Amino acid sequence: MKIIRFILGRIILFLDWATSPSPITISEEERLRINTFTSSMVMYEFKACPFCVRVRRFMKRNNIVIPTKDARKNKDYAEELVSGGGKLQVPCLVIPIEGKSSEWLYESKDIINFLAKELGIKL
Ligand SMILES: N[C@@H](CCC(=O)N[C@@H](CS)C(=O)NCC(=O)O)C(=O)O
Repeated sequence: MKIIRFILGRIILFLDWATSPSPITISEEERLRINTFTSSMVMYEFKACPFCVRVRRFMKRNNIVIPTKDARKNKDYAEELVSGGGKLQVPCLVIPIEGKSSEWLYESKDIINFLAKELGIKL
């Protein structure tokens, strides 16, 4: 099972690399706006998870830079994810909310919809 998952993971990473989307052209002002919005966010992921790939591709296409934490490779990250978000499932976007505890947003579709809505990106 582990070997099949490993091979599938390599295939996913290869296809992602081979068909990687180009970022759309935006102004420096727009880049600054996006970076300011995402500045304190972080995304938990597994490198070869297809749902994480989907979110990373959306981010790359739209010039969204969010640091990632690989919860498969790093046990501490996996523990952070479970204690913060409640379950070991990726992708999970951590959204800091002023004066409150952070929101831990699961589900690739919900993450993409959230970023698209907040940044005014048409899907
Ligand atoms: N519907 C979810 C599916 C996410 C999902 O199944 N992620 C898998 C990795 S591909 C996961 O976190 N599995 C937990 C584990 O392997 O421990 C989404 O679209 O984000």
